[in-house]
Amino acid sequence: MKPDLQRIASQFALEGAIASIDSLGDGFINDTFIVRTAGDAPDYILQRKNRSVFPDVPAMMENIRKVTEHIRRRVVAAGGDPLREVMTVVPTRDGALCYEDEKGDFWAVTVYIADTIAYNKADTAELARKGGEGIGKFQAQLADFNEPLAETIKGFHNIRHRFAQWDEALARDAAGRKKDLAEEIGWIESRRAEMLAFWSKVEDGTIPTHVTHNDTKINNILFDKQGRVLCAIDLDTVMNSTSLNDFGDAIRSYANTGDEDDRDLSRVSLSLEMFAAYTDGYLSQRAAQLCPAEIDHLAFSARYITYEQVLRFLMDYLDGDTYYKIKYPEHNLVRTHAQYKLLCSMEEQYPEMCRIVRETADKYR
Ligand code: GN1
Ligand code: MG
Repeated sequence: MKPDLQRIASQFALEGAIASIDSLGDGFINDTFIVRTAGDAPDYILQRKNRSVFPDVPAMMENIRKVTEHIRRRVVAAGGDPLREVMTVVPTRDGALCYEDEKGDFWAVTVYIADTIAYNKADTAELARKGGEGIGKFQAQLADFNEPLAETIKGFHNIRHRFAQWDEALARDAAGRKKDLAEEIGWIESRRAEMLAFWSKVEDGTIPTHVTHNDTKINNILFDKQGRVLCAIDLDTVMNSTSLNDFGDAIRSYANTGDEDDRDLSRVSLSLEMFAAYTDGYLSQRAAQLCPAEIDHLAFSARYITYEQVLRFLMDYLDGDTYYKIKYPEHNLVRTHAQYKLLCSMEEQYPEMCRIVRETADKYR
């Protein structure tokens, strides 16, 4: 049975009468709707949070509240627009940050920021530069944030934890697909040691942790119509991790010449032009705050997160497609191949990526 969206939306403290509710966007995890209201009242984003992905939605919404309130103070102090340069969580009429329906699904509402654009692809270096500036600014706004945050998804970008899940998925072989995936499994296994070596530097504190976004693909940044970055959206995964992961995850999307799920692998590669542009925007905001170990591992973080994404798509395929929404039966395998092609392209161009990071960091320090 379809959820009664009208009734669910009216649990929240919305201004104005609800005029319409429609589906929005193509996130892989949550279900998203736009609630349009009559008259001058703002419109709203209503989301059903995916409860099999997020075990504790109230704790997640509490994270989002803390982080957005912090950013709002920073925006106001800088003379910015607190209604457009940060997301605003709208509570229920009872003052809760989310609403649980009778099926046990959790819903949350934020203010819809009008006259904005969310891109699915970076077509120009200028856009990649702005995107880098956006995440750099987001991290800089949170550099002095020191409240505790819940871990909304355990070990999200922790490859040691991902390997534990991976080993279980292989042993389970829930969908009976393992026998056809020897080559793909080899891609993961042959890089296990180098990925763990990187992560052990986070575990031993060589690479510090901060509050980070953790899902920085391009459509999670809102731009205004003049092409300026307004704010980061989709804050479900804000929690402690390394700043590097936000950089790497963004490169995975901004600098891919093809699509994340491209069937035509000849279209997929790392664009050094986009990489350089994103790096320039990012470091223009962050170079002064990052430590040498972070700068030294920035280029590697793109390989790390892309590798992790190959593992996650392949693991979901092995599991029988239980995590990511898919549009056709082989979708997770197609995603795996496309992300692996991107990873290989990064590996080939890695010396150049490192050079670009070094030169850009020098420019801003
Ligand atoms: C998911 O929710 P969305 O579509 O922005 C996923 C990311 C993946 C991404 C792959 C909570 O992001 O980690 O990198 O898909 N989010 C979660 O495109 O798992
Ligand atoms: Mg998203």
